[in-house]
Amino acid sequence: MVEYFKTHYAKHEYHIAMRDGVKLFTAVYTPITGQFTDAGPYPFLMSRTPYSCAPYGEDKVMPRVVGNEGLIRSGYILVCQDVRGRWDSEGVWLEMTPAKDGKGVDESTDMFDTVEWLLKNVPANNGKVGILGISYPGFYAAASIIDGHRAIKAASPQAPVTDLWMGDDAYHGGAAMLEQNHSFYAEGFAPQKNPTTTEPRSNFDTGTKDAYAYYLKMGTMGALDTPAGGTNPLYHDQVAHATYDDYWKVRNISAHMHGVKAATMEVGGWFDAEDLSGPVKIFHAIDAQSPASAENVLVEGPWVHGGWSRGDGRTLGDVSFGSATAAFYREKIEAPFFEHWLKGASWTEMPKAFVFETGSNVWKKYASWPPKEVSAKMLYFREGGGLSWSAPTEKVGKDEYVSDPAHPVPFTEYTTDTTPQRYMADDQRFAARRPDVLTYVTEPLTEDVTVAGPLMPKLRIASTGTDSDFVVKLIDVYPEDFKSGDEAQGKRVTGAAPVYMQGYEQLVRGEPMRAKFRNSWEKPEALMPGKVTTVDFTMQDVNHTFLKGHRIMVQVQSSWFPLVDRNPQVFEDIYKAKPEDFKKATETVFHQAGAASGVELMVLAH
Ligand code: PG9
Repeated sequence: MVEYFKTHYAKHEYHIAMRDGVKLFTAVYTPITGQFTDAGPYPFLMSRTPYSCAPYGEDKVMPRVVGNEGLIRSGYILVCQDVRGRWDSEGVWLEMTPAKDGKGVDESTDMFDTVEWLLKNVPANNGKVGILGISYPGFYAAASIIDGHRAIKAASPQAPVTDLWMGDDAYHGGAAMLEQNHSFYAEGFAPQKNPTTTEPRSNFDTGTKDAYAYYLKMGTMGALDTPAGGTNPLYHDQVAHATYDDYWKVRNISAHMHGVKAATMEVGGWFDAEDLSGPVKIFHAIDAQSPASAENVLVEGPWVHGGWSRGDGRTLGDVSFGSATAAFYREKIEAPFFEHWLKGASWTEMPKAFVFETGSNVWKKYASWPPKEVSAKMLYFREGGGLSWSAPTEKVGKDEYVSDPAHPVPFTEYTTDTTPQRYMADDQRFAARRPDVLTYVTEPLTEDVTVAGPLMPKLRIASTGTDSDFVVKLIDVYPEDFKSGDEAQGKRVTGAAPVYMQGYEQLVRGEPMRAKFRNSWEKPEALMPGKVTTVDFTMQDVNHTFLKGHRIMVQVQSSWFPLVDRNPQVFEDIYKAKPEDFKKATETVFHQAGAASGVELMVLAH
């Protein structure tokens, strides 16, 4: 694309002064007259990032604003801005800049000041601004529209990091998302001495391609937060704040989505291993706090983090989605959204929720998310590994396993040095073979079952420890006579390990829950050894059809390593745990009258 940009866009660089005098680096790419069917004036399409607007220098081009070729070729004034305190911008950077709600300088005032400057200083603009961004830039897109400038007509926070501790990158169910965050901070994202145009990399190397072995050897969260573990103050803050304290609360941008005037489209992926909860939270927050926004819609597809912005989105790992879902999104959803709100192009109005249904592999349009047509239905764990819509009646019913922190359950069957995004839909047969994983499964379904919305595990457990994790996984078991309509699916490559889709146990959603947080995210409470205890929690949304002939499976386990940090199974501040604190615990899951366990699902009426 570099050659295209050279001939179609002219680049200018500015350092724009904010209201407190801090100057932010801003690269502006203006359509060259005569190169586009649209003769202008043009709207702005911008992205704000902590990851750099490089390359720097007006002779070097590559706008890091949008990957959608339809939009690039239509003609927009593309604007990339290094956020306050990062790269070539001045000022102090804060992780997930807390919103000041009009009482100081924050990301929304920086956006406001930038928009004012752009409208006045960039010629041939049509007075309209759009903003979008994925992941951290998605957070900035959301923060930028709070009490937003009237010229911002369209915004798309995509996989916006929203509430880091509460289900986004950092913590899930009170458990630290270990590998992903350690590698992100220890090996890369670090404080900068800005302004700068060169990347400060730590060059930290774990020295192995086996992440499971590395984290087990390092042993504790404290050991990882040392020079030998790749010191980074940002990582330190993250692991040292192991409860939902004020550090995290002020960073939850979804609590501040007021004064949004633009049309907004939140975009997320059902298999996003990083920011799955952000899009849904921002969507609900704008509806609740900004009733005057021009439009607010949710788009969810079968994608990994940012998967809608690249590739065709046809498959993930071994699983096929039957069509080019990402290409469809870019052409039929994203481009029309911005073309309409920024250039006045006609379009068919968006449904409130435009969501891909996995399993059946179809796009669905709903008037709300979750759809109004769902009702909560409990799937109960039963004797002999059964899973049923009817509750147990036995006086005694339970399953036990020993959870040993020295041998945690791996989150992938294969050796990996990273958190592969595909783990979110991987085959779970390997886990079912372990003695420390409980498996409950229905009979083959006699009709399709569609689950749309969050999942609510309701566990009745007892532990010999004073704390433990309970990981719940919802799985789609393919029939033994499964025939793929997709030639590529499960294909045997000569010499490679075979992939059999017959009997495949596809992960649909998995989440950990740290039992000490069962009553409060702020004030953890120990388990009383041997006492039957309620551990209820909410897992992130799905939109999945278990097809007739498939079976629904739920697995329960007490570790998921090194995706999630290990629980010593002793009630304490895990950041301060010593190697000798990690103890085996016997976990009991009850499924009896008066102490039934299971997962409540939002089931769609067919
Ligand atoms: N989701 C990413 C992230 C943000 C903040 C902390 C850790 C990871 C990102 O890719 O921006």
